[in-house]
Amino acid sequence: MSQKASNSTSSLDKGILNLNFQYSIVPSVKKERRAFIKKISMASLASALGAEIVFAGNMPKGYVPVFLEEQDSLKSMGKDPALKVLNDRPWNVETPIHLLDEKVTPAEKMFVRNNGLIPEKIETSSWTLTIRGESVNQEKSYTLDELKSKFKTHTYQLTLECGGNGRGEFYPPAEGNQWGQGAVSCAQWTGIRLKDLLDDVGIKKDAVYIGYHGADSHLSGDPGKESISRGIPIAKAMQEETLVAFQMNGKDIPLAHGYPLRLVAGGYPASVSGKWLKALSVRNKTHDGSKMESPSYRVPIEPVEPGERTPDENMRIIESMPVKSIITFPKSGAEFPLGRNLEIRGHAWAGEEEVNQVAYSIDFGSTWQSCRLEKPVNRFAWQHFQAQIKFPKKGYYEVWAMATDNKGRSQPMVVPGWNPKGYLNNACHRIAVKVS
Ligand SMILES: Nc1nc2c(c(=O)[nH]1)N[C@H]1C(S)=C(S)[C@@H](COP(=O)(O)O)O[C@H]1N2
Ligand SMILES: [Mo]
Repeated sequence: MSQKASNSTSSLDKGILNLNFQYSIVPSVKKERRAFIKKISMASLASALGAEIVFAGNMPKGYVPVFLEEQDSLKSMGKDPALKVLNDRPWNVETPIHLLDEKVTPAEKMFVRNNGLIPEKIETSSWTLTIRGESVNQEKSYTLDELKSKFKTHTYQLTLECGGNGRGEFYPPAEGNQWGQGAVSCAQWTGIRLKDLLDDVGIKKDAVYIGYHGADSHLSGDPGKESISRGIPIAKAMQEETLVAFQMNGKDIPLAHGYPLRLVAGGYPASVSGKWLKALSVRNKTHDGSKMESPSYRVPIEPVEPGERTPDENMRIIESMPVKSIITFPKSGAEFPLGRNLEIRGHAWAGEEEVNQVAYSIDFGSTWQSCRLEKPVNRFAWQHFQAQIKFPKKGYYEVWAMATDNKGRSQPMVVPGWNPKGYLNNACHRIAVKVS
C-alpha cells in the first residue's frame, strides 16, 4: 500500500517535471519567483489563494502553483488578473462579461486569442509590410514610418468577436477553446485604410481576396508553417473601416494584440484581423492559407444533425457575424432590495449590420420590454443599451437580453444550429438576479 502510494507520488512528480520542460511553467527566469515561494509560508500562500492547498506537502521544491503562474503571465501581458486563462500554449484568455462594461474596451480587459506563439523579438525600425500575390502589379514593401507618413490616418471603434465565442455551450461539445461569451471586444483602432495601401501598390482586376501573414510562429516551431493565415474578400478589404492599424485606444498596439501592425476588419470573425502583420497576399482566388480550409471558420450551409460529419461542399466561410448582445451590468448573481429599480446595461452588435432593437425579459422569455438603444459611433462598432427594471416581488429572477438587427433577425433563446467547430453561438445572454 505504502509502496503503491510512493510510486504514484513519484510518477506525479515526473508528470509535473515533464510539463515544466514542455511548457516551461517554471523557466529559469522565474528564479525570483521561486525564491519568493521558498520564503513565504504555506499559510500566506493559502490566504492569497483563498483556499488551503490540500496536498501542499506533495508539491515539488520550488514548484510555483499554476494559479500564481497565470497571475504572473496575465500581469506581464498587462491583463486584469480577473481574466480567465483557457490555455497558455497558445495563449487564450477570456474576459468575464461584467468586465466588458466600458463603451471602449481597454487593453487590460481585452480577450486574447492566439493560434501560435507571440513573436519574441520585434524590431520596429526594420519592420516591413510586404504586399505581394498573383494579383499585384508588382510586389512592394513599406517600413512602418512610410506607412505612417505616406497615408492618411483614420480611427474607428470596431467590434472583434472570435468566431468560436460561446462555443462552450454546444452539445455535443465542439473541439477548440471552450469559450463562454467573453471573446469579444470593441476598442478604438487607428491606422491607414487598406484600400489606400492597395491603391498605392496597384492591384489587378482579377483580385478577389486578401490574405494576411503574421510574424507569430507555429506551435510546432516549424518556421515553414504559419499558425494562421486567413483573410477577407476584396469588397471587405475596400471598405473605409478596414484598417492596417498601428494603434489601439490611442497607444501602440499591445504585443498580445499584434504589435506593431495589425489588419483590422470589424464585423467579421476576429480571425480575419491578422496580428503582427508582415505581409498581405492579393489573391486571384479565395486565399488558401492556414485555417482557411474546411471546417476551420466555416459553418454548414444546410443545418446538420448535432455530432454529424459535414461534407466540405456543405460548408461556407463565415463572413458577417450574427446579431448578439451581452448584459455587462450588473454582474450575474447580483442581489438587491425590492422596491428599487435595477438598471441593466450592455452592448449589442450585428456583424456588418446595425442593431435595431434590444429587448429584455424577466419571465424566461414570455414577455419582452424594449431597452434604450444608442446608435453606433461608427459602422461595425457595438451599440449600448440600457433599461430600468422593476421587479414585482422578492425572489430569484433571470434577465435575458435579445437583440434584433436591421434585417429583422433576432438572437435565438436557445443555442442555435450545431456545427462541427462550434461557431456562431449567438443565443441570448442571461444573468441571474436575486431581489431580497
Ligand atoms: N497573426 C495572428 N493573427 C490572429 C490570430 C493569430 O493567432 N495569429 N488569431 C486570430 C483570432 S482566431 C482571433 S479571435 C483574433 C483575436 O484577437 P485578440 O487576441 O487581439 O483579441 O486575432 C486573430 N488574428
Ligand atoms: Mo478566433
